[in-house]
Amino acid sequence: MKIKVINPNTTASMTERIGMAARAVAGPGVEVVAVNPAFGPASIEGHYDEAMACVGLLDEIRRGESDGFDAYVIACFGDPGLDAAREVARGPVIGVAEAAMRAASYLATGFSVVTTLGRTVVIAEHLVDKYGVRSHCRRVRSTELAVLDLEDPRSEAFGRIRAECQRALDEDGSGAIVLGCAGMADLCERLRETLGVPIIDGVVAATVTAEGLVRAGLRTSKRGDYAPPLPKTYTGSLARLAP
Ligand code: 2AL
Repeated sequence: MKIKVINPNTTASMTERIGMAARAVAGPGVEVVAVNPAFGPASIEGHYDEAMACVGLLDEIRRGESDGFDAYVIACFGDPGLDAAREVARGPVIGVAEAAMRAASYLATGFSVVTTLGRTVVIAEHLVDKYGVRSHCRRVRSTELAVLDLEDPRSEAFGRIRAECQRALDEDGSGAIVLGCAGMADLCERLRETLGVPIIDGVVAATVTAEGLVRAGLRTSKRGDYAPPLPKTYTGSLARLAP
């Protein structure tokens, strides 16, 4: 089985860490290939970044179909392009936010999301509603850390995220924490050891979900809105991406 894990931002060091987190949980015989688009935003921290990242992401999904991948993970917490990717892919496409929120709701009646910049909170809130997990999500909290701060080992990222997780446990009545950025994957284990509650990293949750669905023989439905996009002309610089 081959799973393509796509970091929709173009920061290769983050892609590397995301790939390591996915490989650490992939079962025997599962090949994880972690990539990022060659063009697009270096980090995704708002609606505009998300929209711009979708083109490169969908380009990677299209290539993945030619290369015979069985499933995909979209490794950015806004799950950018998820529905569009499901139109293109035959296998399952799993977004890290959806996978993490669903996993958290198996493990606790209430979870908090701890994310990066405050401006991304509304993106996560929208996803809470979209995925129907409002009654499980107690609160979405920001740390005001920029995504690329997570790449800097000298940043205070771990301490600030741990402190926000602790506040979530104390003030929100949550029993589990969802990490609100794919770039937090490598902090998950240490946070779990310190905080003593389930800490859910979406890269891990999405990888095991994708693998499990493929193993169960399940693919994306091609009936209805996830049917392949209609063939038509795309013009200008998007011409090569026409369905
Ligand atoms: C993210 C993420 O997971 N990757 C990225 O570039 N931005 N999400 C976030 N909330 O900051």
